[in-house]
Amino acid sequence: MTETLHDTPGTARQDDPFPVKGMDAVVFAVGNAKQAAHYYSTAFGMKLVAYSGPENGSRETASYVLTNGAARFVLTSVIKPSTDRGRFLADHVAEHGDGVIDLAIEVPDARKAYAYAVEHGATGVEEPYEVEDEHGTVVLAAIATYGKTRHTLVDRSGYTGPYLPGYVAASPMVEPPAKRTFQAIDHCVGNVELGRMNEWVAFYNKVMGFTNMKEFVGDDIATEYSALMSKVVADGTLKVKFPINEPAIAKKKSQIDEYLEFYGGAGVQHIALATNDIVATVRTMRAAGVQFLDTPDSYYDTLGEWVGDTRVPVDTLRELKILADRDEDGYLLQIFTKPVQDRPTVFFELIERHGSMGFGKGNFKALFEAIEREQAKRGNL
Ligand code: TYF
Ligand code: FE
Repeated sequence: MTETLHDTPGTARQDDPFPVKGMDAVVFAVGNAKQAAHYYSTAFGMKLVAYSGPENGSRETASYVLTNGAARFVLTSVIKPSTDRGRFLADHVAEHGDGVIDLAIEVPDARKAYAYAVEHGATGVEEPYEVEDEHGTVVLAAIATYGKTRHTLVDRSGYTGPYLPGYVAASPMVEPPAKRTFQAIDHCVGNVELGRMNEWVAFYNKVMGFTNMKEFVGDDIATEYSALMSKVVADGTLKVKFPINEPAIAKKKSQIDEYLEFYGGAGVQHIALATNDIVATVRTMRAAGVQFLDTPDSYYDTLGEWVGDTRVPVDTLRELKILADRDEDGYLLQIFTKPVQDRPTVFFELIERHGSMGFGKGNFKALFEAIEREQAKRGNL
């Protein structure tokens, strides 16, 4: 049980071998980017800001860029596969369903970041290159991570356009909600194959100099009530946090095995979105038809005894099925959507942090049981 202490969030380490500015974008390959963009606009309250497609010179793919504060999603579909890129997207959707192909990271120097990563064992996918238009220049490079996922390393410090060269500014699809639903990507979780979690943790340790956060799901919890193990790596400033899960052998079929079976291998399991008003956001998203995991009343019957004051009345948490957890640094509120596509694969989390930099360890039992109830409904338990 090793712990690595982190600097105060937000402070850059002088000697950071792999400095990052934060998440640049989560890029999804989907079957129908036009409709997905509509869903993330109307159901998640995001705003379309940029577009690339046949109308502006991209004959083969259509991409919609949506933002909410610092959070950026890119939804990409193939229109007519003819090049390698088109075939990759078409094959990816056929094999994995809608899913994440890229967890892009913004860095101050993409060439240095790429060189460091490759020197420390990363597989290069794209050597550093520049793209430019009238808004300036972006430097991009990409390395491979688990499954078919990649990390594009983005230096956009010389760029003022709406996303990347090749994209044009676009207007929101619908009037954005009066109040912002979330403002940043808090963490991005990967599911990897049985026995490979430590390998991928070591990959981030070596390749990006990320260190392990203290919260993890070990054998103890795995055998008691869940069927997974989990460790979290993060950059020195805690802006980029990547939990890695693997299935554990337990009495029941692991939720991670269900993912791996239906996704067809390792990939991104959930994206956590940071909000500063989870109550308002859950109300808005529920009203828009987003489905969240259920939490039994018994959870709320005892919550008040251990979690202390969370400023939100327990009755409100109960009404909306929001989970709460506390550690030595403070508390957090969180809730999980059901999978957002027909395959039981990718889902989202909303998280409101007040001091705690944990991941809701106190909720793992309630959460994993809720996930298992959904698994059972699908006949996969
Ligand atoms: O990111 C986390 O660690 C928490 C808890 O399959 C979690 O959100 C862990 C594993 C999992 C679902 C949620
Ligand atoms: Fe999470």
